[in-house]
Amino acid sequence: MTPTNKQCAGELASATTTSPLSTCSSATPRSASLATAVQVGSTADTGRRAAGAYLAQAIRMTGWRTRSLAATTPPIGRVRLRWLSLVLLAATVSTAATAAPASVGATAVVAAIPMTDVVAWGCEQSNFGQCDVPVDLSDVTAVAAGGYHSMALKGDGTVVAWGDNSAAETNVPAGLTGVRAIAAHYHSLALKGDGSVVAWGLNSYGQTNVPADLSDVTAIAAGWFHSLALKRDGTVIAWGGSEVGAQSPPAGLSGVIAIDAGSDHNLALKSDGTVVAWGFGYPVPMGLNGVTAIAVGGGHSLALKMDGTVVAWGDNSYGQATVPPGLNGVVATSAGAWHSLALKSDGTVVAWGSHYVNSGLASAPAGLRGVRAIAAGFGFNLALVALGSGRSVSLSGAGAYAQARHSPDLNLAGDWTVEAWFKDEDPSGFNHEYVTLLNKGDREANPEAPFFISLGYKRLVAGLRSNWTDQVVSYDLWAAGVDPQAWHHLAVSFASSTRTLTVYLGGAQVARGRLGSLSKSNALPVEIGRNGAVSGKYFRGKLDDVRIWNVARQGTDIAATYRAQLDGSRPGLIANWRFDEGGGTFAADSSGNQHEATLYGGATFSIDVHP
Ligand SMILES: [Ca+2]
Repeated sequence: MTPTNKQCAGELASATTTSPLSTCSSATPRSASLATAVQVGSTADTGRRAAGAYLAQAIRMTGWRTRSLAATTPPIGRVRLRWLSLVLLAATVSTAATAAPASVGATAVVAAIPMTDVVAWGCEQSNFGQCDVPVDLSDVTAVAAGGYHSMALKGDGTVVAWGDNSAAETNVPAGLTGVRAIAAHYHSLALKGDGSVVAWGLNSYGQTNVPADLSDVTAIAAGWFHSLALKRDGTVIAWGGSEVGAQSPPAGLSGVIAIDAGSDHNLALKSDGTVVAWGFGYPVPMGLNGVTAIAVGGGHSLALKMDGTVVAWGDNSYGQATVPPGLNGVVATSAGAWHSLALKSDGTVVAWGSHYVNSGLASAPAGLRGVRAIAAGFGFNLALVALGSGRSVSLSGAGAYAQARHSPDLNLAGDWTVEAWFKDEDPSGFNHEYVTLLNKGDREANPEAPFFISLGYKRLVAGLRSNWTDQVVSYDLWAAGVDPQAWHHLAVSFASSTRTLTVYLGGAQVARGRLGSLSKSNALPVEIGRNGAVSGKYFRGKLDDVRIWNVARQGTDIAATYRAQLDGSRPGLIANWRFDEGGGTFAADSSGNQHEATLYGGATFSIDVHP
């Protein structure tokens, strides 16, 4: 049932501009002891937060990024990498060294700014860890999706692999460098810059027995049980393979510019735009030409034509060879066992076909964009996403939130501005019960809150809480025709001398009012996505780039800076959670003030970010 406007709605009353709302916000003030019942984390959590804060400060001070560490450190595992980064930071930042407890390295320290470039999905029905992209992974230039494992090629020519290792397919050979291309199925292939090929993993049919005299290779492909190499002279070499001839390219095959391999069949793209197939598979459609790229799956094949359309043929038992009507603008394709992927020129991905029910294989994750490359595995997918696309924090509306511990500088008794990108994902749009986007404190349990933003009953409500009374300005989103399913940027500024509160949406002023009194603030955490432990009011949706300032920002300043991320500290910026981590449960404070937030209740980082 969809709620309608109400005068009182549990958390707030109908919020006419500037009206105090004492009669509706909390019928009975709670005892002070309840206010202390918020989750403040264990001693271990505190230690981890301290370490995270230390890292954030160290990185801010040096301008140093974990990215540079990753580029010079072999893939030795997440915990050790983080420990190493801590050691290096301690060695380079003497002023912060004393802040790092000696025991910190033994715990899983989350680096402050790492970002993964790789998005994985579709593992629900076939999960061997191949979708668990390493949190520290960065500087990725190519991805390969195998049977049950994943590989990433980094800009420094090294390879990272994760997922199933039952055939040692993720055991990247020690010292492997200079790689310029990778391929995977149940085994792994790496093409080095010198034209040689390295193979490891399942060798049931000799698929990792690279011919001793193989050289001058320009491209590689991994079939299910065999391997292909394209040589500079346009010929193709095959090895491994079961008994059906996948390992035997047609006699005289030449002029090849691209190859791909599937279960037992292969395709070669020739320089004249035609395609040659061999092995156990379906023949190439008559008259196919104008092809610029090819992809081979379990039993089906894809050809990308010069006009950006896709031709599919072969096994269509799960719709994998049925190209979505009207698909165009395609720049790359990839084929899994029973599904297909297409990358469009706008950076979005289209998927179709799947024998795994409800696996998500046949669609792209919500918000996936900025994609530069795709790879379809046996039953999962990888996408290489452009750096800078970032992440948001995704909240379920059922107990998920983020929280930063109390700090005196977050008690904004004077001027302040709070900002956030938000995307409401309640199915009723904005017309739901009140939920809280941001609040310092727990308004049902505590008489004071220096700032808060709530959303419900079609409107935004922002203000402060003073002596058990909410002082707010509201803005009717519904009446203004604001799209309830889109990302929006909200900023609220408060000038304490005049008690004037101004609301900005998308950088433009939409509401202003004078509040009745000031808040004495509190000693409670900052709650992101809920009102508090007692009050609840969990937001369902996504939040990004949450900022807290101790100044009343002007509209021109807000409009100029709300789209771009701020890089580091700024005058008046007290906290800034960008939620770009990509994994784990810690959100760095990029303001440099060490207000790291922790994700609780299943809150996750999402690739769905604001435009
Ligand atoms: Ca972000």
